[in-house]
Amino acid sequence: MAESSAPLVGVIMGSDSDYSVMTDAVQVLREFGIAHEVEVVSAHRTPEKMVTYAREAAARGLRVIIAGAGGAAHLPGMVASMTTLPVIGVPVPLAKLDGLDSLLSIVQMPGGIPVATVSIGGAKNAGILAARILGSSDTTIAKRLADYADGLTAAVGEKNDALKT
Ligand code: RP5
Repeated sequence: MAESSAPLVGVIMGSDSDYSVMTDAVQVLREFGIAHEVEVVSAHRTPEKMVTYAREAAARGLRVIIAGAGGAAHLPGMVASMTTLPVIGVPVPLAKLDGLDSLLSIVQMPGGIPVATVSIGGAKNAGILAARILGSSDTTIAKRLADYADGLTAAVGEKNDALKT
């Protein structure tokens, strides 16, 4: 499944200006060999496209949606309300308020409609979380995640070795 060319993860964002943050999620998905698609879908500028995207995502074969938005960041929550797929929300920091507005817009979902919100600007972890969701039923992805974790551990060991020299 990991090498499938049909996208398993949809990475969407409210504006192309969010891409400088969302590229971290895309990079992770590339590194893990997870087929994905990337699209600007705005809750405010293209609301009908957002509805279609959310409603058709599962039938198109997507398994996870990563949705990033900044400011009045309604995209992740609105998408989550129209799909049963897991939605990971990325609060994109804008020039004002340091992304706190984005975070609060995404994280405070009403009971019953979850958005797994990562940290402000935390698109990298959004990509890894998507990989973990897929890895729970895909041994290839699970192995890559385990190797990745081993790499993190080894890197700390190397840094500690360097401190001792
Ligand atoms: C939000 O408005 C987008 O997610 C973006 O973070 C923010 C600003 O968009 P632009 O004005 O840069 O297109 O909907």
